[in-house]
Amino acid sequence: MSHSTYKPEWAPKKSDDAFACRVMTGVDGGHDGMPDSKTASAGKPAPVVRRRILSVDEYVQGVLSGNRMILSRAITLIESNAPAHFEIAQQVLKELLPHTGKSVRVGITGVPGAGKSTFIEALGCRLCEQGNKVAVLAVDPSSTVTKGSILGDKTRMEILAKQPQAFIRPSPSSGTLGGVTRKSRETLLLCEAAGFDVILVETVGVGQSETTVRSMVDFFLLMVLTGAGDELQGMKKGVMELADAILINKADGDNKQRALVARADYERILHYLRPATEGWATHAYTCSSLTGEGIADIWDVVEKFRQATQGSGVFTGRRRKQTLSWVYTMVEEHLRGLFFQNPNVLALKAGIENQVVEGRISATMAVQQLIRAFEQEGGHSK
Ligand SMILES: Nc1nc2c(ncn2[C@@H]2O[C@H](COP(=O)(O)OP(=O)(O)O)[C@@H](O)[C@H]2O)c(=O)[nH]1
Ligand SMILES: [Mg+2]
Repeated sequence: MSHSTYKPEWAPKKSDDAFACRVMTGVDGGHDGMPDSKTASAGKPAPVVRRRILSVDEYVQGVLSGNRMILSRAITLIESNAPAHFEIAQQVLKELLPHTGKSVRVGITGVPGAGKSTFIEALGCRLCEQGNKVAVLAVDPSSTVTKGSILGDKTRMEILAKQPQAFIRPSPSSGTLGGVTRKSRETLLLCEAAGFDVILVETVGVGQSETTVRSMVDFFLLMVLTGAGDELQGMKKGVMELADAILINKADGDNKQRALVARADYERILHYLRPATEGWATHAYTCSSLTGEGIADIWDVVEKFRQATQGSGVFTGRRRKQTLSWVYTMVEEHLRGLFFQNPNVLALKAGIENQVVEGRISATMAVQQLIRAFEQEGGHSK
């Protein structure tokens, strides 16, 4: 074996040096094109090396064997907006689907600064120690605007990122909310096929990210803080109704007593809310990601939830509903796109809008005219 490359473990046993897939070992310097690099290429920009697209089978075998580099590349493929990549990505996904579904999917939401990333790091490390394989995904529909996504968090998950059994992936960026949702859901499936048995999904953006993440996980955890005074009143009831547990974080030091009081307050409110999951009572808990207190207990809650809902069939039922509603969400998004890009619709839209706001035609009539325009010859590309 050459010392600059090595054969990945999933490569066919009989493959010789001509087998295309090899893993390069790292280089000391000069690979980044920076002037202070040590090697001969210093000062010159590094040549752009275009990586060959792997075959569907190479992706599939790589992911199934738990090869992290191939998993990352498969996710990049899923996230690509290029039509050619889309086809291959969907084929890879189809082959991997029978190997998905065996994890527990946990969503974690809460305002920025609540301590989600710190909690995920503490919990993730713990789960790894217990022999689990943990994948952490971030979902940020607003990343379409800010791009940067969970950059700040990456430093906070430093310890978890070093664990060989952990895999951390920032939010995809995309033109649409539907795009981020599809990419995140498919990434989750790839991680499952790669053998990750715990998937932790952090919501990063605000607003729509909560319902987006709720629609792709089994257990939904709402992380809250104390000490913000009237935060209970400000808390959206809607978000509390999505949660399978409410976790009051930073229950340490001076804050511990306040956290216990807050817990009682939340319990009182929960009493009047409809539970998010049939047959499961949502409760409030306290924890500190700093001291580790309460982290094991909250995971016990997740385990109990899994046992209860798997026993009652609610677990599987929810996943089926989630998949179907995902299908129709994508259909709706596609149809909406067709409608608003339709040349007939575009031609008449402004005029019809004027008439309806000036009260000359009814809203229903405006709809009829727009739909008729949409259904007319010349509007469809087919
Ligand atoms: N005292 C205390 N501070 C915490 C705890 N968890 C997180 N923090 C701090 O809260 C801040 C925000 O945490 P972060 O995990 O980035 O929050 P996120 O925006 O919800 O992901 C950081 O400065 C953390 O160090 C905790 O349990 N106790
Ligand atoms: Mg965070």
